[in-house]
Amino acid sequence: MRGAFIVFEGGDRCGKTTQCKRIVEYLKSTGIACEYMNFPDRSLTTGKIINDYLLKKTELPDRAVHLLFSANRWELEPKIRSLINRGTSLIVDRYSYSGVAFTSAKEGMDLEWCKLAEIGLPRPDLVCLFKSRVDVVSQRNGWGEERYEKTDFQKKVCENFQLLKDPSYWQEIDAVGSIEEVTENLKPLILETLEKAKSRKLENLW
Ligand code: 2DT
Repeated sequence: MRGAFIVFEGGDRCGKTTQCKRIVEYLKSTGIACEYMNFPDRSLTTGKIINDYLLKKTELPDRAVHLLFSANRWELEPKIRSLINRGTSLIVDRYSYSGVAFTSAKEGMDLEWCKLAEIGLPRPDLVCLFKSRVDVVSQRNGWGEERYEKTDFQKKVCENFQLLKDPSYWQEIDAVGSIEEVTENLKPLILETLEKAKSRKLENLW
């Protein structure tokens, strides 16, 4: 039986990384095989260039950066499929939806063009979209250090997530409660998805 492919998405610093890790810990503690994965994976070949770009050490054309983020996922595509097919569930921090939502928030970038490089990647069984208020998250430590951490840009990103939302496999998560409350609310949804995935084929984007 295959594992489930679950993605957490949302604007910057909305708490999804914390929740991803807490869910992985929780699942492991109950004996469920699962792994945490995050995009961009800055340790990969493409990830190093992406890291320099995000830290504003290099400049690159918008389309080139977009394709690097996509290539970063393609670098891990064989691993994703193999883990899932061997029964390990993946809890993934950002995916193609961030790729499209962030690039298409830039001036002159078309959302449909942004989706093209993602075609054929595995489609998650569940996307948890973390709702967050940009005015609240922008108060958090370190905000503004990386590229994209600007209030107006983040608002545009949130609007783009709404355009990508597919109610057949997306759930919006209210990320405003305490860390513990958010985890508790997530648990049943995650367990249900793990159960359903067992008898379903892994689909492809889009
Ligand atoms: P983290 O703060 O989660 O490390 O993300 N991004 C991410 C893109 O522009 N395209 C993508 O495909 C992905 C996965 C979102 C770093 C920043 O990179 C953005 C925030």
